[in-house]
Amino acid sequence: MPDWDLLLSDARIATMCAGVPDYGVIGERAAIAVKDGRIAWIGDQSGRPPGSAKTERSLGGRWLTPALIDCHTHLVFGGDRAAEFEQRLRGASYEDIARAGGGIMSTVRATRSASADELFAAALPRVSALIDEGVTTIEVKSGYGLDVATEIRMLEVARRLGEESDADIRTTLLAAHTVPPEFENDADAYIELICNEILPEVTARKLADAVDAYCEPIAFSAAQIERLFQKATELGLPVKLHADQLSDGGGAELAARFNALSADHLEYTSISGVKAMAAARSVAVLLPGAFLTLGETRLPPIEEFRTHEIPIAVATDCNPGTSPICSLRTAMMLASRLFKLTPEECLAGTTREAARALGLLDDRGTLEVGKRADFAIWDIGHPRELAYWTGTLQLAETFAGGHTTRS
Ligand code: DI6
Ligand code: FE
Repeated sequence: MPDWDLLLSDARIATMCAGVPDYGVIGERAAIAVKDGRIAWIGDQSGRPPGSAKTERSLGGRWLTPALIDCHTHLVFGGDRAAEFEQRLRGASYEDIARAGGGIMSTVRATRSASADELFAAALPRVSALIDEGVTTIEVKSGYGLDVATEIRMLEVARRLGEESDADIRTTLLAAHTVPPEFENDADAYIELICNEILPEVTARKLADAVDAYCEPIAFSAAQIERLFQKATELGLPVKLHADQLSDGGGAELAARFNALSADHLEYTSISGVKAMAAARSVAVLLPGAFLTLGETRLPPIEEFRTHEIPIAVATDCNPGTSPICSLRTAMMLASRLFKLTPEECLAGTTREAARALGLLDDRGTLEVGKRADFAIWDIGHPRELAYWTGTLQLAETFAGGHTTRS
């Protein structure tokens, strides 16, 4: 009776375990064993316990890392914003575009008028593009509905993406993305709608794994989000926050007050915000795609994140307005070039720290016994190449739960 389901040997393995230098690399000839979708053994081949597997394969020296995790996307939405992208590059201002009904509200209108099937059909290729790069876990936010029915529909579509694709989809309610026109002069009333109508139904139907909000003067104040986060906490949902992207609105401090899983963007986060995040152990999620697309010049306080030992994750922020990017490898490349993250920080940021930002580090994100057998096999000479190269997949095979999803 075989002891394991799968045994891969003759591999070079980057475990990405915290506190282990140099990508957590295990020797030149390592092996990994899988049983019931979980890692049953991992180590240098010389120390492998006796045991056989139903399927045994040599990887011929190929590199094996944890599968990639995209911990911040808005990839369910209707329509796109390519036309306004072109208008901006022809000189139109954001204000011109917003006055003409463009910007986030044009995506809201397109999302509200799209059926669940249409939203699913539009999102599936974006999920597939990420899976094709070695991604096995994707976080998907709502936030383009801004009314009860459409926010619910977005989360239902996100759940269906997890059921009908090879990715594990984690969902986040971002109804507090911006104030809808129906509540134009009464953001407080919209926050009450979220708290009293959307959150209870989402919680009862287990449609969201977390709650997020957009803390900016053009969206919601810290006080309004505090009300929302108190309700989310009462209902047992963890929180995360779009914080200090365009200004220092105290977003990082607000996130830390609620022990948020993560605070995201953070270009304008103050040192007091950094210290608050460090105390709360919130993950700093960096989104270089939005930074680049917006032409931002203010860098997040990355050196302070490092000195305060704040975990740093990297994600696509895939959304039609500020980050139309369906490539986590591109986000890694941008994080290294724009934010000067090292290749090891980029890979940790899209594996271990991305798992941490989703509250999943006990289950995935590093290669350790007992965790999901989610891993990627690469045709590379070293894991540093994953942030170095762009446009070449170099992906030989992906496993999710011990089963091949791409080869
Ligand atoms: N931050 C962003 O950059 C996006 N949302 C957010 O909270 C913008 C979304 C859009 O323009 O569609
Ligand atoms: Fe975002």
